Amino acid sequence: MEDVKLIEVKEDVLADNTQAARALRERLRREGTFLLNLMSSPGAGKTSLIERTVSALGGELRVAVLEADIDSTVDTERLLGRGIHAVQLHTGGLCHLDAAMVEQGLCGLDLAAWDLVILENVGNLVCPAEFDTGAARSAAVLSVPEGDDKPLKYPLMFRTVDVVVINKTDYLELADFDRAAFRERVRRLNPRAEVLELSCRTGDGVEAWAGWLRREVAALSRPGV
Ligand SMILES: Nc1nc2c(ncn2[C@@H]2O[C@H](COP(=O)(O)OP(=O)(O)OP(=O)(O)O)[C@@H](O)[C@H]2O)c(=O)[nH]1
Ligand SMILES: [Mg+2]
Ligand SMILES: [Zn+2]
Repeated sequence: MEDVKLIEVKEDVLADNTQAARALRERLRREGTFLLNLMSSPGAGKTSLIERTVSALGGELRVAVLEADIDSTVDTERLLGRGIHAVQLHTGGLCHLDAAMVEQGLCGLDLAAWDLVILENVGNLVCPAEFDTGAARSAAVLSVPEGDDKPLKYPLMFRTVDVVVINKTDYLELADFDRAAFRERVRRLNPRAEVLELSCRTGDGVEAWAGWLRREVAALSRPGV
């Protein structure tokens, strides 16, 4: 197994994050690397979805992972153990990432070597949504046991993303999760967001998610887009 590479990332409180994010997004587009920002509350299944995504796309796209955690290397070790290239960003207690921090983390990757970089943001449904990371696309993962009311309680997260993934659908028969109500709540906040349902446990729905990602990567890498 590869050794864990740990990068300390620090917030630049004086920087204009919106401008830094715009510049980073443009640089990544020129370099041909698609950055996906994956957000959710702790335990919704971000790392599991990364594992599934790499299995689904690994043959077609060269995928690397930036793992952000307040204070652990558990997820990075888990991914490295599965042969997935991952770099640990250590946020030193900070519960979100901004564009400057992502840029510091990307220094740990040779961008020319990767078509898709997945950023696993800090597990938190609140402030990660407040900061543009410079990613081409953002996704929110919501797991069935968390409940269908989360768009009502954390609207910014659902308003800012391009796609919402309902994970742990294998729990649907045990839970009182109302999929139609959840979809309607997301639609009211963000009519253009796609809502996909899957289970990282069973693999159901993973192919549709991989298809969405494949299409987004292809659309962005077409010249002139
Ligand atoms: N039943 C079921 N369990 C799942 C599914 N996806 C993930 N899990 C489990 O949920 C737990 C948390 O999954 P992770 O992938 O570590 O979640 P995470 O969002 O990366 O968590 P943090 O990094 O701590 O924020 C693990 O025990 C997974 O095995 C699923 O689709 N169904
Ligand atoms: Mg994780
Ligand atoms: Zn925060």
